Amino acid sequence: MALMTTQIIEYTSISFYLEVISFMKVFLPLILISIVLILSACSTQQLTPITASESMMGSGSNPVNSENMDMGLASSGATPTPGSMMPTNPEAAHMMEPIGGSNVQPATETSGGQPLPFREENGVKIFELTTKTVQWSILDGVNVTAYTYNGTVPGPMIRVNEGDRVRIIVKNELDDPTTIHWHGVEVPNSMDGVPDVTQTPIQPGETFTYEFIAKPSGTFMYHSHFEGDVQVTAGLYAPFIIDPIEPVAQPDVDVTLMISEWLVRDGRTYAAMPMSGMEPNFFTINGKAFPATETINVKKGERVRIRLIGIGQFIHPMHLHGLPFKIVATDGHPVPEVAQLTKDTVSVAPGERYDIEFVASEPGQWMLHCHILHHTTNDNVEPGGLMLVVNVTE
Ligand SMILES: [Cu+2]
Repeated sequence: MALMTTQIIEYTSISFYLEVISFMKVFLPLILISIVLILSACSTQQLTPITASESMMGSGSNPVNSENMDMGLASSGATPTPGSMMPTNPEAAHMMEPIGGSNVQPATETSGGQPLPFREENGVKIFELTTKTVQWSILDGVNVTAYTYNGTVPGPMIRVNEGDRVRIIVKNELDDPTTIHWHGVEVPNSMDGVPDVTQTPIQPGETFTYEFIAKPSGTFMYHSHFEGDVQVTAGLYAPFIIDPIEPVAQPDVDVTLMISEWLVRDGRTYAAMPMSGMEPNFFTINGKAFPATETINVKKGERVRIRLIGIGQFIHPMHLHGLPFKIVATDGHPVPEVAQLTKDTVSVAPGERYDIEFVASEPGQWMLHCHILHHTTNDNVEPGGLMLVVNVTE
C-alpha cells in the first residue's frame, strides 16, 4: 500500500513537470518578444521631447510651444508633411523668428498695390524696386513688421501691355538674400527667379536686373522665391497686370485684391503658416484688415472686374452679396464665354487668380468677404479681416 502511494506521487510530479515544460515551449518566445518591444518603445518616448524643445525653442519667445512641436518625426523615421516642423533642423528655428531686420523704417505710404511709375529707354519700360523692411499698418492700432517692395504691402503694381519689353532693377535692402519670381508670366528660364536653380540669390546690398517680354495678357503677380514661407508671407508680393494688345471691352471699374494672412503676437510679427502654433490671427486684402480695407465705389449699371489673387498660405472662399458674378479668367487666362460659371462664391487658393465680373444692378452696400468666417475676424474679434464693401450708388 505504502509502495503504491509513493508511485502515484512520483507519477503525479513527473506529469506536472512535463506539462510546465510544454507550456514554456509555447509561450516563452512570446513573453521574450513582448519584453523587447516594451523596452524599445520606452527608449523612443524618452528621446523625442528633449530633442524638439531644446533644438527649436531658443529664447522661448517663439509663438509655438514644446507640446505642439513634438511630432516624434526625428525618432520615428516618418516622412514629415511639407511645412511641418523639423525638430532636428536648425534652419527651421530661423523660419519661425519674428520678422525684423537691422533697418526697420516706418512706412511712408499708406496704401499698397499702386501703379509703379517707369521710365522708357530705347523701347524698354524700366521699373525700379527696392526690398526693405517697414512698419506697416494693417488696421488702426495694429502695425506689422513687413518685408516690402518699395515700402508698401502689397508692393507696387507693375502694369504693362502684352509684348512690352520690361526691365526691372531690384535692389535688396533686406538682411537676407532674396529673388523675384514672375508668377504666371512666360519669362525665359534664366529670369524665373528660383534661387540656386535659375540664378544665384540677390545678397543684401546687391542689385539684380530682370528683363523679359511681357506675355501673355492677364492677371499675374510677382513675389519673392527665397524662403517664400517667410518672405512672401511677410509681404514680398505685388500684382503684375498685362493688358491685351487686341482691344477688348474694358470694365468700368477694375480692381485688384491680394489676399493674405499675418500672425501678430505680443507686438511682434511672425510669418503665418499652416502649422500648429504659427496660424494667422489677422487677414488682409491689399495689406489691410476690415474696416481698414478699401471700399469699391461703383455707379449703378457699371461693369466691375475684380481680380482676386491668393498670395497667403490659406484658401479663401470669397463670397459676394447681392450681385452674382461670372468667372471670366483663371490664373490670367480668359475663360471662353460658354464656360463661364455664374457664381456668388469662389475659392481662391494660394497662387491662384480669379477675374470675376458683374454688373452693379442693385444699389446698396454689398459685402465681399471670405466665407471661412474665422477669416473675418481681427485677433478673434468680429467683424474684421477679409471683408470689404462694394458700394453701388444711383
Ligand atoms: Cu478665408
